[in-house]
Amino acid sequence: MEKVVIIPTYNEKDNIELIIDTVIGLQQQFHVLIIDDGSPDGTANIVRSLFAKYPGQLFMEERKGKSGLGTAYIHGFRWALQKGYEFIFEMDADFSHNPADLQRLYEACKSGAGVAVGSRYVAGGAVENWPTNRIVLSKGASLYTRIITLMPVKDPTAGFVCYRKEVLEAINLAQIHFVGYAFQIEMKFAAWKLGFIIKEVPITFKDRKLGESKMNKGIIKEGVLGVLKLRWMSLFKNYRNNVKNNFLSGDTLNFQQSKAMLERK
Ligand SMILES: Nc1nc2c(ncn2[C@@H]2O[C@H](COP(=O)(O)OP(=O)(O)OP(=O)(O)O)[C@@H](O)[C@H]2O)c(=O)[nH]1
Ligand SMILES: [Mg+2]
Repeated sequence: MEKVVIIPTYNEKDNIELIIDTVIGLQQQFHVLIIDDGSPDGTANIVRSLFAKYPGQLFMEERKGKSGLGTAYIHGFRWALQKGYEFIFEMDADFSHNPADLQRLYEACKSGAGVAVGSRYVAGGAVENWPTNRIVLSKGASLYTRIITLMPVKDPTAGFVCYRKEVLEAINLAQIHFVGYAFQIEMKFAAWKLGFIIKEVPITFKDRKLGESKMNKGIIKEGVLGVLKLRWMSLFKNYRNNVKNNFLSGDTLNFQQSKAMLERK
């Protein structure tokens, strides 16, 4: 099996069953890995009740308490690499990301990109039903990130992403420290610094209809300071060497040598 969609969850009882049914019901075959952080609303119990319906397709890793999106994804990446998946996706549980777009992200990676980003801010991308303050915050964060880091990605905080396994393997995941939006920026930054192609695929992002947002001030602060820290580290601390994984598999070495790599930056 080559594709797995990692969905981190915290109190997603209203969305979880439908999102799993929808992803597994897609024409293309995707496996689903839920990373649940001990959701008090019983999200994990709902997932468990679906195991019998989707044997060998639905998996869950449970962590004790809410430890943030970033560490949930790192946990999922390690799990997926260990199982040998080729294409590893990030997606929210709240239907902000349309599962039908998974296929387009997959195609972008299949045709040479190391990372495919579901992007709200390229031509053809859009945001629906978000309050103006969230749009201003998100667009402001994107612009700020681009100005500070010079990374050529229009939607650096996007959380709808497909990574080729070679990219995740090339990154020393122990060196990724941020947990919120800054985590999303940091992953793209690391991939870019390691020379992988990042392709943005236009998507329409919709505000969640059910359940509550976990967005908070701490996440915004981490983003503002985190971007400065990334830039600082890349200027003075040899960021690329620190974030590079020195123990690579043959597949990853081959991919890095292939045409899909950009000229070394
Ligand atoms: N495992 C885990 N999942 C989390 C955590 N925080 C958020 N999530 C999940 O990560 C995804 C994104 O979180 P959201 O609350 O939708 O955050 P957001 O999309 O930035 O904010 P909204 O647009 O307001 O929904 C959802 O599937 C959440 O359930 C966490 O600490 N641990
Ligand atoms: Mg959301």
